[in-house]
Amino acid sequence: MSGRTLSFLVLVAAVCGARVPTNSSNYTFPDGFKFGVATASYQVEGAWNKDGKGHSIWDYQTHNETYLIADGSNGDDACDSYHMLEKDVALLKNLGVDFYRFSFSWSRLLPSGHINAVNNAGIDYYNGLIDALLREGIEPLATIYHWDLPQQLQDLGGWPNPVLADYFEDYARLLFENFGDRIKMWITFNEPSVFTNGYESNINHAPSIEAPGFGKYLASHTVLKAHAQAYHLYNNMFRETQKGNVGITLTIDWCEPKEETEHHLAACERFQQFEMGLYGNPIFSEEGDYPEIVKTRVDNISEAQGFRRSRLPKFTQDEIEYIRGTADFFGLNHYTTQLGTPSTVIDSQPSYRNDIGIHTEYDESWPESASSWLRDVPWGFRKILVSLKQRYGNPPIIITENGFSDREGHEDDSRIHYHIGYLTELLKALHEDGVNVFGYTAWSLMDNFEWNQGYTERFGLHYVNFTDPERPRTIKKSGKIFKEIVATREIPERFRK
Ligand code: GBE
Repeated sequence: MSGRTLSFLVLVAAVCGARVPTNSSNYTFPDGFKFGVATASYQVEGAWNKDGKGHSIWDYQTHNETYLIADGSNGDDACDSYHMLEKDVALLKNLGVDFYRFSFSWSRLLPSGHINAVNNAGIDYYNGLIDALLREGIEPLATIYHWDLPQQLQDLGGWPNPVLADYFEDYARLLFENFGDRIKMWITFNEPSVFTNGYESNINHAPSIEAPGFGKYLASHTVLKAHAQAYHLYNNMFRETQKGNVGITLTIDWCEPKEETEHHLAACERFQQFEMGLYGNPIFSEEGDYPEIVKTRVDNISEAQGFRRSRLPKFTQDEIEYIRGTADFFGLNHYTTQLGTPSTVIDSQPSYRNDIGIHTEYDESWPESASSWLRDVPWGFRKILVSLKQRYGNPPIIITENGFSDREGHEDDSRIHYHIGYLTELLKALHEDGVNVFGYTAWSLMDNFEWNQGYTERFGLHYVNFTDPERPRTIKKSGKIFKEIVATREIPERFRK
């Protein structure tokens, strides 16, 4: 861990240690707490085939499996950030944020995915973005992989193929070499629990491969190794000179037992251990490896299903040690809460969902967003933060995404309600529970291409007019309030309960 992260730790500890009984609605964000906003390459860049960029699995899916996209749209032009980086930086400057979280497009830098042919136009673009950010005093927080795998690597099988760990390491090295002098915060992967669903079923994510009960575990196995290889590479070759931090972003909903029974509690614990522990335990736990409960469940269910070996691959002891401890911080994406009820395992159906043994739903009283999976449940945020602290020994956490969707408009009061509620719970977790959170990122800087939902769901603090070729961006009401919070480091008094 670098001195920089350490000083956050000390600072947060000091603030928490010095807490005095006070009205919880008056808590403020400690000095040094950082605010930012996020995007991802495929969702904003556009220019899908410009200046030598190669094709990614999202180019493929949107062009060839259009029926999977709610409005049949694609990210060909998206927000056209490839041509408008100065405009984006001006929005960031106006918000007054401390950092900008963006992701690199692998196929823009390495059109075939392989290291033998670098696209210099891609290097130039990201140099331009990073330099423009630094010029305005905005720290870059870079995600190495936010889902847009080069199609040629998918043609080799994609993440279930273990060789991708090496190709990912090559790609990460290119980034460290070219940009590591200026980027001090790296996230290897965004939400492995989500994009590996692309090898489980064809409903959510590219490459939409149907291999239920197998593909997701195989993909996850490679991703964990790839993450660890990139971390060790940074440690061995770059940390001494570049002095940055490397972490990973995991996403997890809070699971609230629908009834207060032991079985409901156990079902929610399984949900947490499959959805987060599958990645969190190998990296952040003291013992490493997949969680016991995940191993036992998948091993036993596989056997009952008549397989000679478990559908969950095994790490060797060397691999367990190699992966354990490979993160300087925990990146958390958190959006919502689900109600959990245990469900019986069906032996005839190998599937990840079946392995968990849970049925989840939403409480109808929780305010809806434009996304079927997303409700405004602020108290779940505090619960998940406290559980992370307990599970993984209070690691330094940065919230790398939190946000709310609607369909139209600048008067986005439901988004304001969401962010105020979640930030208020975050303050309680900081001040009352001693959770070690050092930053918060709103998803998203602006409306963008929402994957299979196309442009039908908007998450931005800025409105983007997608019918205008100039893609004008205008600040929403929520953006103005976020700006006020960033400037004052507190929840505006008129929103306090
Ligand atoms: C993040 O994922 C992503 O990192 C970001 O790229 C994205 O724009 C943002 O969320 C907003 O979605 O069948 O309707 O239940 C659910 C958040 C799909 C976690 C949506 C996948 C939430 C995981 C599909 N979920 N996502 S269904």
